Amino acid sequence: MTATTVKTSPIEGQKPGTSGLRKKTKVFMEPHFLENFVQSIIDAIGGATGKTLILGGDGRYFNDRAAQVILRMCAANGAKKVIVGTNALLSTPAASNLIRKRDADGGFIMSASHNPGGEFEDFGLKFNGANGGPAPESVTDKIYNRSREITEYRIIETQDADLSKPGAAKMGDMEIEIVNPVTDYADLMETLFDFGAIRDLFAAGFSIRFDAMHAITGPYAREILERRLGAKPGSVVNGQPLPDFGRGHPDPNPVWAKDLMDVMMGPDAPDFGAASDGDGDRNMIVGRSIYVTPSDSLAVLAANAHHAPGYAAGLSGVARSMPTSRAADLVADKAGIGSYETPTGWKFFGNLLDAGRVTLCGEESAGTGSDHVREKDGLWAVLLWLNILAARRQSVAEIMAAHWAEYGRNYYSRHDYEAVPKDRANDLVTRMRGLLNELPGKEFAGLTVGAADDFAYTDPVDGSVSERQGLRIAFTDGSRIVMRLSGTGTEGATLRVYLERYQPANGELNLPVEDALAPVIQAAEEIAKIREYTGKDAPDVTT
Ligand code: G16
Repeated sequence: MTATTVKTSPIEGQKPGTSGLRKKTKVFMEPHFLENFVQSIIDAIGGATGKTLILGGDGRYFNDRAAQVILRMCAANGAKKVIVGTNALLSTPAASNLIRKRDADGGFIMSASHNPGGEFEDFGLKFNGANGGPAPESVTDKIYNRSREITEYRIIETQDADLSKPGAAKMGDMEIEIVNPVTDYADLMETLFDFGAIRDLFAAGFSIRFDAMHAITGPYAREILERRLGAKPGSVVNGQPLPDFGRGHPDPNPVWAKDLMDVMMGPDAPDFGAASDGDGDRNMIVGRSIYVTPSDSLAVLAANAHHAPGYAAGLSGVARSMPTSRAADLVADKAGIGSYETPTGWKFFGNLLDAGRVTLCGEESAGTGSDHVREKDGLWAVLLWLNILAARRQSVAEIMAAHWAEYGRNYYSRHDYEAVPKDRANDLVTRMRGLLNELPGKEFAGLTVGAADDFAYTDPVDGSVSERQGLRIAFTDGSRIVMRLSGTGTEGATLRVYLERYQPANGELNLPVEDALAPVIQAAEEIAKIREYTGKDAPDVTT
């Protein structure tokens, strides 16, 4: 078994986005595409010689084939060992945990997250470093630069490794350790949460519906919720991971997890509903007849985390991505702990977590997590909610009402305009950038602009600067519009418009969200001329 050096040349479009490289599966399957990108990663991290790496993915179409290619390339590049989940499966948070637990040098995660999967849908690959977190921009820039000058890659020609059950194998001189993808992760959860209290809650008749959306969390949720915590069998639905996610869109929000929403808003709703995405790092939380926005969920978790043993000592600080509502800041202010505003992308939380400045992080895009790993973590968020419900013995609706009565309410919604022609979307953003200086003092839909800028972030730990991270328009009454182009789509451009309006604790706390946000929505249209630029009368997805 000898390593072959294959001549290649750069392939366009290998610039990692918000979270790794995402493309149509067919593009990843084109000759040399995957190989060029994997070699670029290996070169960017200073080679694989002697390294121990983790490998796994969300099980989408091409996961199995890509895993064999990555193994053969790691072997050819001199890696000492690759630890891989059975059938090359690992949720993103489980992969992050394994990297940390096994002191690995990093890991490859095969996923396009919440994007649909299948031969004609999306595939993705990202690299996480030794802290378990997504490679920072300094590394993703190196990967991209390498992909533009690559001339060869190394690969071993050999049989596929049998990854169907836990055990050990060899590929050339490289060891392969095949591990159960669930066990280490489930064990970690037991150290953070009061499993006894949650078991008592279920034993007392508390009901849950967890929708795994035919993605990776099915086996994790069955093991943790049903087996270890005693939730009724069948509480986990759509629990069988499928290569095309059952033709669904594994994005846990009210639009794509509509089945769950319908059940939770119906007469026979269980006490608690939750869903997770393709690779298990996102979450959606729903109570009986009440949907909890990700921004509110972060705030509630921050205010109540002390109920869980892993966070009983309190939080060092809380971070949120810039477009996430400012509800969590209010909790941090009251608790007298640090709060941070970072660009969109979990990678920006890594330094804050490593430096111990924050314990909890969250994003409007349904991601919440803590310093237990370096990724957002869907099931972790569900378990923290369950721990809080077990401790407070109140319903989700009661917890939300009490939270707003204490802190006020940040009404919030995100409007997505998908598959917009790239030039039209870029024109909208360019025009807006040109307008920013003129906006302060002007009035739109009865709201006066207080400040407007293009968000730039200076990392307080390493001083690195990330510019052009989203347009912010803040109104004098505390309302806010944020606009940016998604960095995870694979078709045209997706314009995201984030809308927020604050009501203090003595204000109107129970308005329908669209009513509360109506003036902010109108102002966004007046300022950005969204209809004209996108050619769409309404957003494609509203969450
Ligand atoms: C990724 C990132 C998140 C980000 C989200 C949306 O999530 O890890 O930090 O908030 O994309 O990004 P964008 O608005 O650029 O599409 P995931 O779950 O897709 O890996």
